[in-house]
Amino acid sequence: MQHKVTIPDVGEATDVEVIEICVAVGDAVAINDVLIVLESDKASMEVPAEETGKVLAVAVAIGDKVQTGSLILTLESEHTEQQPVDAEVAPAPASSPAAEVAPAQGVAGTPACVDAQPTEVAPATEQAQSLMVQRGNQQGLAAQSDTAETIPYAGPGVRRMARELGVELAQVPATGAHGRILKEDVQAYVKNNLQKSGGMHSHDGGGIPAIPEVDFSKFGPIRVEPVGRIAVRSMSQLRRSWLNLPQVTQHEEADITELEAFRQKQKNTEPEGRKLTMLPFMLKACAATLAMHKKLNSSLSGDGLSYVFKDYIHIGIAVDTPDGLLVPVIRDVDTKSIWALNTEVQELSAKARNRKLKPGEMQGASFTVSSLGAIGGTGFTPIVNAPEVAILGVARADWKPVYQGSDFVPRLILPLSLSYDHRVVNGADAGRFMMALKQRLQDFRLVAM
Ligand code: CAO
Repeated sequence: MQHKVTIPDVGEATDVEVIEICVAVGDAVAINDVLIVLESDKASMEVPAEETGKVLAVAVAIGDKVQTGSLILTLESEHTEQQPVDAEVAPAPASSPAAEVAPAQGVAGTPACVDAQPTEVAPATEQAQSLMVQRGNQQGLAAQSDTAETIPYAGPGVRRMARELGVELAQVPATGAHGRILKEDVQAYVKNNLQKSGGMHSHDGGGIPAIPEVDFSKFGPIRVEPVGRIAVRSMSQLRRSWLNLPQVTQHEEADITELEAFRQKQKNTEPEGRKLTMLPFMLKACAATLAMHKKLNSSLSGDGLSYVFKDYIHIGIAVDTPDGLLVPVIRDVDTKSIWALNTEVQELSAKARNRKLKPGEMQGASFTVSSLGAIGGTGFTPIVNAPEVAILGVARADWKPVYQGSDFVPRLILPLSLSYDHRVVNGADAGRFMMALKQRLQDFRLVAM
């Protein structure tokens, strides 16, 4: 029986790009075989087969923009109960050139993913761009497209690695069986290019002085590991923000003795095991303060001539994951209760750590909070997550002696650091924001005012 396979729930995102097609017409697929790989501006997602069958037609092409429900392919299924071929599905992307693609090369029964050219995918890093530029210039090679005839033979892991490093697989000499490109081939190719060019850091990045490449193995044993996809993405975003925004960081301290006592009391009224951290209180206090200090909840238009004020308060929370930094977004923080925010923090951070976040769950933030409080530190300077204009860094609260009247009394002091885009936010704006935030944390009743 024929079945239409569609894009699973990717939230509200409508610009999710097809970056790899891992099957071709005629391929036999088993449950959990990866069919295609999608990528939004912050995450990638593999779409696996949910049933066994044979691919009859592929409805997407690399570079297509898809959304929940878009048709991916038609499968001759071994089962008979699932969605029939004439069921309602969102139409295939308009840019899809054909209903099927030529079979990808691969070992029998192991389809090789066809991926987009690095020039088509947002380049992973400026270093990667550098590699591509060097190759084009030094070897006189024009960018080639991965047509069916020139599809390099490599597995998904190698393709992913190549994409992260910005390497065109067609240029990599293969040493594997039957011309298969191995991870080692990609590493050797990158190393070779680095040596030829004097190092990836030699790319001047638009006039920025280069950091010389160092052969660390001269000084002792080393181990080289590829940077993961999430880390590559955040590197690129951090560098972009750092280079484009004149950033200033302002520090403040809030006395959260009463708030902490309240939190502990609330925690204790809950069934055993229910967690309630300081972060939901921080988010709520930030939302109340942003509502009054709207510049910190704005963005600068692309031409730099207008402020875009947002009537919503969506706050991103920086989450530390084994794969790197991810920033899921909690929407309409101003309208939610502390308990609701607490649940969302727990759920989104768990999803981030399990790589289960959907692209839509990482979009639309108007402000970000980066809390390192559970880890430690007395303060740090977070980098603004452009095009947002401000980010709050929260360090570890500590008991300090505070002079009150005639005595020092122990108070729980929370260090706060606000980094902001100085083109949009002045020191006075930031100072007022921080004072208002501090007041709300010191007397949480103000949040309700
Ligand atoms: N001061 C003192 N203790 C704090 C604190 C602070 N500022 N913030 C949190 N804690 C406490 C919590 O209250 C909790 O203690 P209890 O069990 O006694 O209540 C404990 O630390 C553990 O907190 P948590 O980390 O599990 O939860 P959280 O809500 O504070 O933070 C999250 C959630 C997702 C933000 C966090 O886990 C995380 O990933 N932080 C790292 C963010 C990061 O990497 N930022 C840097 C980005 S730039 O590189």
